[in-house]
Amino acid sequence: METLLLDSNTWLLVLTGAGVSAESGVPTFRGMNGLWEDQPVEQVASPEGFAKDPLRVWRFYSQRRAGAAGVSPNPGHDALVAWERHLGDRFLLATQNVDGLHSRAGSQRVVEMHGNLFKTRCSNDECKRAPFDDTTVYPAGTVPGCKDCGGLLRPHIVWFGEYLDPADLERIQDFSLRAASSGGRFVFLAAGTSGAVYPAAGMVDQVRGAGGETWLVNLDPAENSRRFQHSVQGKSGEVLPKLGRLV
Ligand code: BJW
Repeated sequence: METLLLDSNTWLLVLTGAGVSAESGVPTFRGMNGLWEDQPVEQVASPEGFAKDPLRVWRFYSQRRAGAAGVSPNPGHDALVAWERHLGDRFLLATQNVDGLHSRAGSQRVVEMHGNLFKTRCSNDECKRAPFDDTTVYPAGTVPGCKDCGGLLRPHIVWFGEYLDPADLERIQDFSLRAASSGGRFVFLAAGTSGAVYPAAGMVDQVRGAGGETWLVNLDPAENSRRFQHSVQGKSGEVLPKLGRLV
């Protein structure tokens, strides 16, 4: 297996997806036994789906909360913590995962691009209430209400058709600009993601455009596999701990 040299010249941007949490027992979205195998995506992961049937959406996310609360980080998460400790500010982790497992493992420089399963916010755009921590598993048939405005509360998740938080995108952009202009080696590594959802799936092209080196670690070929220069097929919990050579 190839190794990825992580030395004092290296800047590393990591993108993770559902596959990185699979070995912790969190289901992925697409494919066999995926969360969306028998779940119409647009009904549970879009603002239109929430407007039409908020009960269904809360049932889906409450079940996910219950499932994710009992899981633990795996050796893939731990490897990324070790890489971050080694590289310091020359490391950034952008995750599409909403399960919070990277932070629970000890990662600190994390951007949760698609939100957090354990946060809730008001669905009324005019309400000033900020997103808040919420581990509640709401009983089926319940939609929680906002104590400030009486509107419906919703999961703090980025659904299809919704914009990602500009501050999150800016943080990734800033890191990439600093890495590309550092005079060092800019590396992008994606792990456990099907490369089907944008803007995350386009990050590989942006990094290549900036002269960076690109790596993919995935169990199956991803939709954007051919855009990576280095590819390692396998489980991230097995590959990542062996891949990095910290010098
Ligand atoms: C293992 C493993 C193991 C298994 N080890 N690997 C440009 C072109 C076309 C369309 C668009 C575009 N830009 C925007 C869009 C629209 C849309 C989009 O991308 N559509 C596509 C379907 C084409 N994007 C958006 O709407 C985004 N918003 C946006 O861009 O706003 C501006 C805009 C809007 C509209 C038009 C244009 C611009 C928002 C996207 C939000 C996505 N949110 C979701 C759901 C909510 C989260 C939740 O409920 O938890 O986030 S979608 C879902 O997919 C979830 C995930 O984060 C995301 C990515 O999935 P991921 O992580 O890749 O998981 P899987 O299951 O797909 O793959 C797992 C992989 O792991 C597999 O490959 C396995 O092989 C592998 N694996 N075990 C390593 N052990």
